[in-house]
Amino acid sequence: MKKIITYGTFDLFHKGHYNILKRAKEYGDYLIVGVTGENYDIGRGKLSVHDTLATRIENVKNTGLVDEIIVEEYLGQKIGDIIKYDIDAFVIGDDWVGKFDHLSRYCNMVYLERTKGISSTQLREETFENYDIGIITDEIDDNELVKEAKLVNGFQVKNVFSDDKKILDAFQERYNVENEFENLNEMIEQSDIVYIHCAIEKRFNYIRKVLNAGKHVIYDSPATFKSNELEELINLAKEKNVILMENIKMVHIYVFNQLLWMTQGGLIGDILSFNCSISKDDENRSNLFYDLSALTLLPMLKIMGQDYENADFKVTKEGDEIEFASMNFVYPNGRAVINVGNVVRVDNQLEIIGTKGTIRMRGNWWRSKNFSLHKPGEVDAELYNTNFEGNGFKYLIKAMSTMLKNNRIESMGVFEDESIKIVEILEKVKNTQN
Ligand code: C2G
Repeated sequence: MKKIITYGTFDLFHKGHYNILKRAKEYGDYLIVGVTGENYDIGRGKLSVHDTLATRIENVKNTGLVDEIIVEEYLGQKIGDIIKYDIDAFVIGDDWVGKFDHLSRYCNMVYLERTKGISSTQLREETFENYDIGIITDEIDDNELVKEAKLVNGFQVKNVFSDDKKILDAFQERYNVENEFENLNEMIEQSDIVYIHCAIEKRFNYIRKVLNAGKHVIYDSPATFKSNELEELINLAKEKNVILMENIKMVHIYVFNQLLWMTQGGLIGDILSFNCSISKDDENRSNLFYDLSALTLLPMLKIMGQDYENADFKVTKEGDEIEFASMNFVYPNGRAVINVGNVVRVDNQLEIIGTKGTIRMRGNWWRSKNFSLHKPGEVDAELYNTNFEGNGFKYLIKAMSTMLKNNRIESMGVFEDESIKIVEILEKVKNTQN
């Protein structure tokens, strides 16, 4: 019996998929199909897959051509499958020509002609809603949004506004954004989602304006220094039934959710200490103190909770700008220490000590791909990791895409009370004297 194997995502199952399965089956007697698992696709940067794994499997099964279906879960699995299932030939479309030649040591490698004029990408573009993103910016850097948004099905940055014409022109040229606007209202009108990427002092008014126009918002955090203003924005978003999304990407990154699961689920015991430091990773940007602080306060609130008994801040200021701050929070059973260097540089790291283990993230932990878990009495640390390129913005957009699909406006990444608490703390830090 000649055994054949082929793989694919088979999203929005179409004629091209049917054809390749049919020809693969004709090539032998027994056909095994590996359907890509969701994490595997996310890991290889395919964020736009629409159908669930169960639906994709069902569609492959319904062709009646397939003898066995397996799930492809990780890079490098194919070799193990060929050996395990005693495969004679590996069949795949010729869009992959040359890419799998190394498999010919294990079985016959067959590339079949792809069906012309149809693809999942094209179907997704035709079938699903498109969201045009506009950016309000006061700097030439886009925080990688333009590139990252493209990776999520249906999303693209189309519009840009800046009240500084020089920045507007430079931004438009640098990122090749379709439309630049000198009139803010027009830009908002043309956009479905607006990303607010400017100095904190201006954020509140911009956000309010966009929400009032009934458009979804992504904003650099914190939105304001006043918790009553943030509450006003949250209520306005609800009234207008639109999403108000805080740009803290960490909560949408896989490895961070593993860390939360471990700490919140008691897997490292009771948490005794939360220690974290951060400095800006981009020398050219100034006055990032509050943005950096928001990034550190969120994991603290998620892991240690909001019921600290006492908070104490030490700040070093130059004029109005905070150069360095150390924030200490005393909890009933533990302590959190957060060091933020704005001008002063500190080593980026995060350490959480529990009664049953310590978790460490080194380097730029807020966009980290890994952490280590050190258990008492064990020499080797356990490593948890997941790979991705970029700064993680695509995962935030993907989360937004899911919310839009489910008609849900409240984010489960950063909860409302967490956002408010962050602003309350920052307001106090801002008013702390040297
Ligand atoms: N295909 C085709 N004609 C099309 C579209 C797709 O012949 N018009 C084939 C592809 O060449 C592939 C299979 O259908 O052999 C599944 O395609 P996708 O769902 O796009 O999966 P892909 O991302 O190519 O997965 O491990 C995953 C595999 O390496 C390939």
